[in-house]
Amino acid sequence: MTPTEATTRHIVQAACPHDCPDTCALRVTVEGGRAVAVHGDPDHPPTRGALCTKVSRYTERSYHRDRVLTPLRRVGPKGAGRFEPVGWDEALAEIAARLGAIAARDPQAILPYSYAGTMGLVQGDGMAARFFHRLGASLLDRTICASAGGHALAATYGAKVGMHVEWFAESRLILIWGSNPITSSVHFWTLAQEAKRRGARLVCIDPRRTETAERCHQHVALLPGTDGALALALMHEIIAGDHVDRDYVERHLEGWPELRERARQWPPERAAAVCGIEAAVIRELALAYATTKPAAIRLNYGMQRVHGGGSAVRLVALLPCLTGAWRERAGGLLLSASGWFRSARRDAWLQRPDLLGARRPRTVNMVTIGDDLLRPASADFGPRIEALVVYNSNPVAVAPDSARVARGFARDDLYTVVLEHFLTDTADHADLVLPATTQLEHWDAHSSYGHTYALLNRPAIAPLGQARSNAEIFRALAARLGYTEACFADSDEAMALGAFDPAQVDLAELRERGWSKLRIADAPFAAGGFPTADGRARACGPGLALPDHVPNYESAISAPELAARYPLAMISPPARNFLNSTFVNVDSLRAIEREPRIEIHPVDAAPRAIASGATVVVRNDRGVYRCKAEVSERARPGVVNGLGVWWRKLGIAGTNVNQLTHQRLTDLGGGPSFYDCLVEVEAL
Ligand SMILES: Nc1nc2c(c(=O)[nH]1)N[C@H]1C(S)=C(S)[C@@H](COP(=O)(O)OP(=O)(O)OC[C@H]3O[C@@H](n4cnc5c(=O)[nH]c(N)nc54)[C@H](O)[C@@H]3O)O[C@H]1N2
Ligand SMILES: Nc1nc2c(c(=O)[nH]1)N[C@H]1C(S)=C(S)[C@@H](COP(=O)(O)OP(=O)(O)OC[C@H]3O[C@@H](n4cnc5c(=O)[nH]c(N)nc54)[C@H](O)[C@@H]3O)O[C@H]1N2
Ligand code: SF4
Ligand SMILES: [Mo]
Repeated sequence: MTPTEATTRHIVQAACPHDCPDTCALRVTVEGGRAVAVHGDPDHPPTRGALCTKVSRYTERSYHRDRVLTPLRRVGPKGAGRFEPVGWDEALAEIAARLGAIAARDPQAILPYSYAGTMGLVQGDGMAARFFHRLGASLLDRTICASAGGHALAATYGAKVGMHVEWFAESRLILIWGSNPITSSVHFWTLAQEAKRRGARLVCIDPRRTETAERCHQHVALLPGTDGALALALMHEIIAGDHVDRDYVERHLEGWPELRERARQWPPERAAAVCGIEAAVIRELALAYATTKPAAIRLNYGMQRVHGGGSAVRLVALLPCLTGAWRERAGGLLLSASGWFRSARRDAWLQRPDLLGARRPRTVNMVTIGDDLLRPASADFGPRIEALVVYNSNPVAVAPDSARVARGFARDDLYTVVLEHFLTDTADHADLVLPATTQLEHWDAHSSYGHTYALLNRPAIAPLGQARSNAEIFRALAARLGYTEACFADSDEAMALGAFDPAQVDLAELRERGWSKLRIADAPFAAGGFPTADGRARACGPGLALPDHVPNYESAISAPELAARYPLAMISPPARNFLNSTFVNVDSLRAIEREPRIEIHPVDAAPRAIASGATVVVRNDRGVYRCKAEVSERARPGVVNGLGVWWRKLGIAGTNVNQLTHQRLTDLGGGPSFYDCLVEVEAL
């Protein structure tokens, strides 16, 4: 630090790293080398100067007393969380020796495990991907969040593309479907409220009466996993009422005749019985959706975390094609915008898959890590997993069937390295924990899945303690393993500044302002032009079967014997003051969430003698979750809401909600079925 830096106050332009569709542009105030405040950039259109509660307290997290600031070696049993400091040299030498020895036998026995602790293109799968490709480690299928919906969008539109979020402010009808934006995408909610002030009608489709649902004009509280049936019945009514935009479907939709036949099989009464709602509600909603223009749908990922999640998203995504809602910029649908960045991001350069050469390592699905860590070597699976390198993720808390995940991580013959800010449930199982920098301390570049701006993150402060960026750690490991390719010498700054294609992103503006909007038409599909082979959206066609409603794995219809023992459906959506399992250890935020809890409707609570505030046991064949009951009409009858992914060690009796969820995959994309889960709740 120079003397001037030590005494002056300045602002550094940054980006929020979290797994959130809003990807805010940040301004970090630095005083005397210390970050003292984080604000939203008032000039960045999606951010508009506002941040969520979590990130406005980002300095509390970065300067947290429990930050891991030196490499640590485990001294107690796995999971006990007892460590002692070691030097970087010793840590890196040990890791290089252990990974090198395994790789000499078969590098596929090494598994990198990462998700979206940071969404940065450099500290996410930048240098790490280069390293693991060069090593020839197993590949990880990063399915834990969005892959059912992502595959559904790709099947329907050709890519994960949709409306510009800004134009929702001009919509006249907004269906907020499987999404709780007051919690998970607060900047979208600001736009929805603007639309409401201008006279738009807001409808929320969600089993839970969320904060968002109670502020909408209408709340449709369907049963979890029944959205496909609802979408088909809406189509039935749109067709029956002669509201189809025939010109649009004929020109821009493949498989329309087949879809029309399928929709005819779904009169509102049939769907109403499946969804647990009134047929009249479906009729009214279909009429409103077909006749209000522009009409927009904001899907989020909540609805796709069930067996039939992929089919449901495909069906919902076809609705704006039927009515021609895409013709206007404030009509259509937004689930993800990340496909708009597909060619703007220089992924091949950032990640260097070519370093695999002719090798084709197996791919491990991150959702089934519980089973896969316990799997022996076999012809199908390949070698047993001998080493795990975890970064940007907390699988012991967030992956389904977590008692099994913890058992896998507890294997004594597994060598585990975790790059982290904190001693999470996962880090507690590591042989070595390496201290990682936070977003305030490193360079990065960001795309977004909720808007269409590229962003740059400049470091505001020097790394705390001995922390190093993920990229710096993998660069050092590459050097220890003797990798001499020039890409391992690229600095974090060079990677951040090189992350986007200059032909598609205005790099001068990106450097100057910290963000730059992609050039995309206002109403990109007004005249078709979807990124499919022939520009048409697809209901079905060669290699693509027509979607139908797919019942949950665990429901009275598909598993009556199970439903007799576990009669309540459980969903486990995000807690407002946490971000997945991030922030659970930030005192001020945990104080707002208080304790892990499950919402249960009075009609389900009464026969079980459950009162608000009581500690309850939520159980099924996979395990037991202890938490507090909240008797509340936020839950609908028959469905309980287990809110938030708590750290197990900060929960009650070392459990969290994923003790109950299972590892079965969605119909498309190999995603998790977190919200497809039957349980029983008992008073203690
Ligand atoms: N504060 C906060 N913000 C977050 C997160 C967080 O943990 N906390 N997580 C971030 C991440 S990783 C993601 S992926 C995004 C998106 O996160 P999502 O998982 O999409 O979360 P929500 O927007 O809360 O929407 C989920 C809503 O879907 C509802 N739901 C559950 N099952 C069904 C169903 O079968 N059908 C329908 N129609 N609705 C259903 C839930 O009740 C919930 O209100 O949010 C991000 N933002
Ligand atoms: N039951 C249930 N389970 C769920 C969900 C649910 O709704 N219900 N949601 C699912 C969803 S949508 C998702 S996306 C997953 C999320 O799963 P994860 O991506 O694992 O998310 P987090 O729990 O936030 O853990 C991220 C970790 O990365 C660390 N981290 C952040 N930045 C950095 C960095 O720069 N370097 C390093 N080395 N570490 C960093 C953080 O400290 C944090 O511990 O969870 C899933 N699990
Ligand atoms: S978590 Fe989301 S809303 Fe909060 S600052 Fe980050 S991008 Fe913005
Ligand atoms: Mo997610």
